[in-house]
Amino acid sequence: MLLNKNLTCCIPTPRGNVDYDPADQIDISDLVYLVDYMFSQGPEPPCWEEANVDGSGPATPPDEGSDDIDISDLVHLVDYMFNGGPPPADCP
Ligand SMILES: [Ca+2]
Repeated sequence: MLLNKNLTCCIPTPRGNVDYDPADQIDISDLVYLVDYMFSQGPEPPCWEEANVDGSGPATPPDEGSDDIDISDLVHLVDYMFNGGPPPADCP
């Protein structure tokens, strides 16, 4: 899969397509991808901004100095998918 850390990879709004499937679907596979990355040393999200679900801070990969993909992004995605919570933040 294309590993695209470019911050313009987010297509189009909103974020949440963590697995970066071409159809831009937000579904259970995105949740699984995020959980796998955060807790099971799974692969990095192909597009960092898509995985920065809550849109907090400048999303940059850990090897570039910060990591704004955290538990709040996972909570936001779960809340959206299962509890009628707000949709993921718009792409920058
Ligand atoms: Ca997806």
